[in-house]
Amino acid sequence: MLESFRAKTLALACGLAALCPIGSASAAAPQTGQPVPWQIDLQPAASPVMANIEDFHRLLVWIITAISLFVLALLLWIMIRYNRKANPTPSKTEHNTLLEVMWTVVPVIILVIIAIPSFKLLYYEADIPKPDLTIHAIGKQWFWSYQYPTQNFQFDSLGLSDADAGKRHEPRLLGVDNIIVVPVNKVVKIVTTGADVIHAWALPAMGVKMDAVPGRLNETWFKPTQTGTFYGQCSELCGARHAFMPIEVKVVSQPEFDTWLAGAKKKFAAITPETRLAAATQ
Ligand SMILES: [Cu+2]
Repeated sequence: MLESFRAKTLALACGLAALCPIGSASAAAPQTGQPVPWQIDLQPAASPVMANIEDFHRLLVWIITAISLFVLALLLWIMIRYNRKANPTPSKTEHNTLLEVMWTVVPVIILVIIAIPSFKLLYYEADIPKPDLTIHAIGKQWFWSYQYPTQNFQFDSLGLSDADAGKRHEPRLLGVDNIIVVPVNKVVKIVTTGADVIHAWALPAMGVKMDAVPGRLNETWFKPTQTGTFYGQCSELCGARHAFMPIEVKVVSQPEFDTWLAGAKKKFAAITPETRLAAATQ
């Protein structure tokens, strides 16, 4: 109870001040890669892309806060100094060249300050390094199908019911029956497409969100920097059960991954010409 009150007070204070350093509210999260109650920050970064997104977000928070406080101060100053009582005969001054140049130039400078790291980040995300592992993620109403094309197997990944999630100690609406497993510190390329409508494959801790569009192949990547379980959700409104097609990725060491791979090749079906990703894009 006290914990909950403390968390709420902290969240409120952070929200009002908008000055909380990134990650502070979520630092105490018991598990990596999932949201926590009353969280207002981004999930802690688990990939270089997400670390860069956090840096950029931190810059924006400072700029937004400074602008908001500046405007608030101006409003207060005008309300107090220039109200009817304090200033009964208003000045008839019009135009002030210096002021007009300033309020044009300063926002331009601010936008340039934002644009430079923004484009850098965009190119960093879009330029996919040579992948160590490629996974095809095919969005379907309402689950995900995954293919490991090089290893030639595929499986469906369905969200767990509340009862099953409880039994498996998985978070509600985030746990799945068949989890994607990837090795740590390796570049994982995700190729997305949709089999019916537009879905989106999103994994917040890795800084990934990519639309899965029928008839198109989209590519994205992440390089997990720590082991653990990471959760995401379909992030494009795709129909009645849109909320029930979560994404679960387990990041493990290379030897653990090799063991899993050997088992998965036996357990899961082989990719056939009918099911291969290309078929889903026709
Ligand atoms: Cu969806």
